[in-house]
Amino acid sequence: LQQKGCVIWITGLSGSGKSTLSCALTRALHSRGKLTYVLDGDNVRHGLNSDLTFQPEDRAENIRRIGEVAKLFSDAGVICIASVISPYRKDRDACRSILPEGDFIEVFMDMPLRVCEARDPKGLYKLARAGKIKGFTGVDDPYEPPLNSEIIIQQEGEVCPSPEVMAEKVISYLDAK
Ligand code: GGZ
Repeated sequence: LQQKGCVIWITGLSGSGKSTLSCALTRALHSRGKLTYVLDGDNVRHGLNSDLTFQPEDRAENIRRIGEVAKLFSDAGVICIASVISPYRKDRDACRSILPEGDFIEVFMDMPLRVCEARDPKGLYKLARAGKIKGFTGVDDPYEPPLNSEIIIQQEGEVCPSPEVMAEKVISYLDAK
């Protein structure tokens, strides 16, 4: 296997485009012959992490386990894409700290809450605003933005970059390394 592993950690609010980016990135990397694996919070919470809630200590444990699994993939030479809200800075930084320098690449989906909320693909913001979901990130639970992420994905004016453009931004970073 002619490939070095790493972890691409995509953090951001629900509806910020994490899954869209992870899909586009997977396609782009596959077309370059790279082996990848996506750990998506929503999916992992149905299996490995089905015992965890959205209380802060359970979110921390969710992120810790995903970080450990991502490290195993990376050790095996796979480009592991973690797509999780991971709202708390200390939890993300703990995942960074278990990997060799440079192998944890943090991608911040810096989308305004109002944009994420307007998308509301699963109607969860609506439920949270109605008080039917408690502790929803961005509504009544905090999101702590990264201070030193390797990559920031933002709107240009009011326009969101296309999935391909977002993926290209990450690939350029990887190429430059
Ligand atoms: C945030 C929640 C919550 C609460 C359910 N807060 O956008 P989605 O719907 O499809 O994906 C979100 C997913 C978040 O799981 P993560 O493992 O990424 O979260 S964390 O990193 O904070 O542990 C969202 C849905 O679950 N969801 N309740 N209260 N998101």
